[in-house]
Amino acid sequence: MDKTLRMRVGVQKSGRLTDNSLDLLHRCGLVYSRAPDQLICYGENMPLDILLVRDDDIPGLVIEGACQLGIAGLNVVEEHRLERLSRGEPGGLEVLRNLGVGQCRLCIAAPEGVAYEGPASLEGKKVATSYPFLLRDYLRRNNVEAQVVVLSGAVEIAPKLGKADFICDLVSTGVTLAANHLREVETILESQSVLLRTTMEVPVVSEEWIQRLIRRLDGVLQVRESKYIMLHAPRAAMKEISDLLPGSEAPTVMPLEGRPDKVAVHAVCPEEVFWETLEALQSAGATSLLVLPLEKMLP
Ligand code: PRT
Ligand code: ZN
Repeated sequence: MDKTLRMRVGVQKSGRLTDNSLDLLHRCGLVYSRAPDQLICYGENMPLDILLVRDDDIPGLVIEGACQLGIAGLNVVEEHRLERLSRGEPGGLEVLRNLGVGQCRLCIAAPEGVAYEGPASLEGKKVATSYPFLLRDYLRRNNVEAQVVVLSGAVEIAPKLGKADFICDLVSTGVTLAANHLREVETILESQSVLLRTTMEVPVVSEEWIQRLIRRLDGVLQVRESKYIMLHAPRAAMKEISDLLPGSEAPTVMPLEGRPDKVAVHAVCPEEVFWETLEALQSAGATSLLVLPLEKMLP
């Protein structure tokens, strides 16, 4: 393959997003080898290489065109975009897809026992965060003047150390906040892992491969929740059974050899099939129910 036509996707080297980002690329058909401490993994069957970097560097690498695509948390992408806008530079990033993993929220949290009655309670207070641009943007939108204390880590202990009155940090389960006697009082941003590219003029290495990867990714994202359901149904109950099949528009209906009163029904359900649905289908007369996971799907 011609080296000059290769493109790169920026992925977190080691952290919460690494495994699920690499897994997504693998599900899109990318075969690559990965050695310990290697910064670039070369794709063996696509002109696509993986650049392994710190998540905070991914938006910048994508904007500059060092990577054509990147996978990072929306929190990191938005912080970078706002930072650029504050310097009068264009945001420069486009979110192509939400990837449905790495979910968390950027929250303001208050120490237990400290009153909070809305954003006005932050007026004149110190708020510690690693996301100063997202926090300042929130404060500005709510007409609040507060002092933003920028910390690169261990934000949750800032109130205990007397460095801040409140914090603004990422939360997923909330266990860390609880362990530090803090409670969530506002959500500034709902975040998840996203696929991004630049809106700046950079040499596009292979638009065709980018579009192809996105189509495959759509297929992967679509089947993640989807199931293939198979069952036998009395012809007389077909209407009721079709209505019960979650999200399926037109099931495939086939005759059953030697059973004129019955049919076999196959359907792709674009959402989870719950036990309750199977029980309802059974009550409607369905038998031999099978639910299978899907691996790949194209329209
Ligand atoms: O080294 P590098 O800079 O690449 O990694 P990092 O340390 O900056 O990032 P990392 O791996 O911790 O997180 C990468 C991304 O994962 C973040 O930018 C978010 O998009 C996403 N993510 C999802 C999270 C969390 N969930 C999360 N819980 N990032 C951080 N946390 C923190 C949270 O702030 C708390 O301190 O994890 C701790 C546990 O959270 P609780 O609420 O479950 O207790
Ligand atoms: Zn980071």
